[in-house]
Amino acid sequence: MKLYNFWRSGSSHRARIALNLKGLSYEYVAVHLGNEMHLRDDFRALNPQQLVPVLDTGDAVLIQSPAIIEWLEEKYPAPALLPRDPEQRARVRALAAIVGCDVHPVNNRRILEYLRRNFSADERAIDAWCGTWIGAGFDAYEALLAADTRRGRFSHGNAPTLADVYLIPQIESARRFKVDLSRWPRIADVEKACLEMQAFSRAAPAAQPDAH
Ligand SMILES: N[C@@H](CCC(=O)N[C@@H](CS)C(=O)NCC(=O)O)C(=O)O
Repeated sequence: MKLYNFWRSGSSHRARIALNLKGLSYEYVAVHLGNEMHLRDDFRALNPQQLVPVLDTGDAVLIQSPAIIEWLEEKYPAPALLPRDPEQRARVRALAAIVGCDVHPVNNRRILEYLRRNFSADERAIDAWCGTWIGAGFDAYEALLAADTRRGRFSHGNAPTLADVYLIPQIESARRFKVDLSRWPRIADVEKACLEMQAFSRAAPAAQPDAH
C-alpha cells in the first residue's frame, strides 16, 4: 500500500495511526503541501479534491481519511477501532466527529490561506481563529471524558479507538497554533497513554521522513 501524505497534516496523521494500529506496513509518499504539490495536475489525477491523505491499496485509490480508516477497519477488523456495542460505537464516533467534522475542517491550510489572502489575517489572527475552534471542540471532548463513569486510559476504555486516532493529531495541531492545553487535563492523560504506544509515536509528524 502507498500512503500519499504530509508529515504535518492532521488527516494524514490519522491515517498513519490507523495503519500502525492495524499492524500494516505501507510506502510513504510525501506530498509537500507547502510547495503545493497537491495542487499539481498529477496529484489532481489521484484525488480531484487535491487533499491528503490518499491511500493506494493496490486495488483502489481511497481518499478522505474517514473513508480510509473505515476501509481499514472493515478489511482488517483486528484490533478493532470501534467497540461492539452500538451505543458505545456511537459515542466513539461522536468523539471522532467532534475533531473530524467540527474542528479540523475550519483550521485546514486552504481555509487559513483564504483568511490570510482575503481578510488580511496575520499570524496572531490565525492562531486566534484556530484556537477558538480547537477550544470549542476540546471543551466538549473534555466534558464527555469527565462524564464517562467507566473511564479508562484512552478516550473510550483501556484500548485505543477511532476517537484517539482523531484526537492525537488535533492535539499536535493545537500546539502548532499555540493553544494552551493545560485547560484539558483529561485530554492530556489520553495523549500520554497513546504516546506510550509505538503505533502513535511512530505516526507522529516529527518522526516522518519529510519532517523538517
Ligand atoms: N476531510 C478530509 C480532509 C483532508 C484535508 O483537509 N487534508 C489537508 C491536510 S490535513 C490538506 O490536504 N490540505 C491542503 C490544503 O488545504 O490546501 C480528510 O479527512 O481526508
